[in-house]
Amino acid sequence: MWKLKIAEGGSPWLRTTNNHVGRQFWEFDPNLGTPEDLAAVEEARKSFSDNRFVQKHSSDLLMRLQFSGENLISPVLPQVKIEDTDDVTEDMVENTLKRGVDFYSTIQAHDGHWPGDYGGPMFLLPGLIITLSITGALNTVLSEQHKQEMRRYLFNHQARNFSYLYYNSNEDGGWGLHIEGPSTMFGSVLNYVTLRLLGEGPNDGDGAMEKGRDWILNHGGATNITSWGKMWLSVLGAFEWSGNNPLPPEIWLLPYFLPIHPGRMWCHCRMVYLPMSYLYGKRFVGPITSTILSLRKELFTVPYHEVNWNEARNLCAKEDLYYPHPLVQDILWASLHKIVEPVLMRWPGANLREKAIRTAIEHIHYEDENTRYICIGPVNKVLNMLCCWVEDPNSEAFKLHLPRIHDFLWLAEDGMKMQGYNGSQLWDTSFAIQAILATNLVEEYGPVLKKAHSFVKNSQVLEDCPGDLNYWYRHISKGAWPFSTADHGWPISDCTAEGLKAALLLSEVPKEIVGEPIDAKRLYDAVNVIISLQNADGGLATYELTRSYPWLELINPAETFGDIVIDYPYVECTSAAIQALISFRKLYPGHRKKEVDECIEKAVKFIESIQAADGSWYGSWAVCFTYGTWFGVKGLVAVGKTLKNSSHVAKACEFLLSKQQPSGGWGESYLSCQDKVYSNLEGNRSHVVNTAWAMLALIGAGQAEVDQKPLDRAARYLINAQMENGDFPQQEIMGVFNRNCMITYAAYRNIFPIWALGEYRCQVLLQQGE
Ligand code: LAN
Repeated sequence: MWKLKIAEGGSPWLRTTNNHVGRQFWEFDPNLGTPEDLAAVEEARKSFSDNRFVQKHSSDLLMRLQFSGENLISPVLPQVKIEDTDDVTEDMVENTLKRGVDFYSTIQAHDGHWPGDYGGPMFLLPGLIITLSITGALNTVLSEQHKQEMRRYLFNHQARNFSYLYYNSNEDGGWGLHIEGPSTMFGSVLNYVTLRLLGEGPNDGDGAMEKGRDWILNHGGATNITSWGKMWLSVLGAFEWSGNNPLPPEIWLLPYFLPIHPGRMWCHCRMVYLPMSYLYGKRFVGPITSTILSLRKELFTVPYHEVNWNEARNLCAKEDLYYPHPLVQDILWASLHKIVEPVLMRWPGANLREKAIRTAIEHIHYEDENTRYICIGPVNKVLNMLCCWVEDPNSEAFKLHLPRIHDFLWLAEDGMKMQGYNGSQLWDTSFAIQAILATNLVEEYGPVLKKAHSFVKNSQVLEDCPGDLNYWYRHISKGAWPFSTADHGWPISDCTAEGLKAALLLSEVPKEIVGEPIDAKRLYDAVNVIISLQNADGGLATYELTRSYPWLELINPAETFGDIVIDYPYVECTSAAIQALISFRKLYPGHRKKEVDECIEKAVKFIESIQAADGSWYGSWAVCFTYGTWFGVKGLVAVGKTLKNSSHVAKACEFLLSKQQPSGGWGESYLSCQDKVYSNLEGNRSHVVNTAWAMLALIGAGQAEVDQKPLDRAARYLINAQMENGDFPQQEIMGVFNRNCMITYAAYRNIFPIWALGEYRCQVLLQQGE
């Protein structure tokens, strides 16, 4: 049976700064599991695959089964159900909260964090499998069981439209960009190739492989894949490099004052194109095996040697096209391709190429070393690993990469997936702390909070990266909190803010209950990071300052992602900074007073300036206007604004109220993110997470003093949505990045209903009559 391991190392090739706190990975042990355990796992798998067209999102059940088995709470309090016509009483809410937190406590890990599924995107596992096949490490890194679970995952998420006549027929047969999206060429080709590399024959899978191939060929074949897909197929040997637009590493040799310098780009963009440019510069191609030769036949509508590669550079299936190339890009790529590349490919231009390649690999090693080989994200993780192998197959760097692969793999009832990060540990834990504190049931959950507190303390980044930060284009890190673990180490503005908020709140709870407060010095460092990340316009971006101009988006070549080229200021990051600094200022009013005051003031102005005409804010990192508006409102509420004294807050409440469903909840579709227009979920269903965000914003704004009824209705929806065991249902996917790709936040379904009902209990029901 599979077992989730927490905070363990286990390989001499693993490095850590904090004894692996936060690390999570799955291991298969054939001797583990009672027959009942195994049956429960099988049942969860079967139920997922039977319902996979209706409920595309898995519920992270394997982890939940394992943990709730280890930490049984008994007795589970009886479930509460409430009629539309009943009043919501304090008792009912308290009961729901206790059931909710009791359950949620059972899935806390011993190091204090809440492990969980961070899957969703469907273009990540292919990068790993392609890299492992090329490097010959597939069978040493992955066991048979790993491979089996990966195949399960890929087949489970193949689009097979529901049909009454042919329940199991694959009407579509393709794969999407993410688990809930429609089929795309990027998803279909890469996942088809992945299954082939994992051992499926072209006619295996009960017709599923054939269906997948039909989708690809009916949509024009692999020449229509997006640019990232072309790059992956090229290193694999199933596409020609001449069919790619140029990715010249020489861009790293440009002077920094140029706005297009990679050092000025969003760190994720920079870190992904860095190894891509290394591989492109070398025109690296892996060993051509019989599978690769066969793929060359399977993926294209014409014989491989007849493909028009020059034309292929600019092809992209319409299903994939979110950000079509503007004309300037086509001109730029054509001139680089036709004029510059030929020069760089032979003497004397090749000397420059050599130098650029050396610069690129130097930056790759710096990134690897300073993330303990986790890397900033799943894409550059596997690309960097491949580059290290290309540089030297016997290198230490490559060996150091291998054990960190497991940090990205997650197992659920839908199979094994590659996650969008090495987890969302710190982010979820900071929110969980705030949610539990909002219930005011501190004494009951003291031990839970104490463990979570120690996790937060153990996860702060304590040092800047080494060397001259400017040379490496790095911002300071000391005092920041990361999104996942300290070993990952990249600082993020809003993770720092949420970590700081959690640490400050816990510092006010008696240390007998939650443990020693964090040193003030470390809080100062966090504040320093936040202040240093404020842009001139008052807004905060994600990891760094905004270093270049939005027009740079013109050269965004990744057809499926929007807004990737620079780090933009966001309402989420800016609001989190305000909230953190306000809590900090209350406890440490003298510390850097002028800078803290100014930072808050400018941030508030920024948030007000980006509010949409309808009163909402667009959220960039979760779905969508309900998320953005929660942050917008909370940023303003933190400085004392309410719906009575601020037209901005009033307008935001009006917006939220206009979207409440007859059921009392809110339910927003991921289409909001793509289209930037509010869209309800299909069938106007409600979603516990959207409902909780809307409630939190309304409660903060002072809605209860004006008209409490909308809050009562929302509370009723949440109470009734809770399941028998105290968990909440996993509904539609709620995270997003770059406008178009969705990502899972498995803990949100627990955290946010608890938080919203907690505030409802303490700030609405218990305030009545006071
Ligand atoms: C994340 C995850 C966390 C997220 C929040 C902290 C929630 C947000 O408030 C700021 C942005 C951030 C840090 C974020 C940025 C984009 C990430 C890193 C991700 C969504 C996780 C995966 C995604 C990354 C870009 C995926 C790889 C794809 C590329 C296009 C490079």
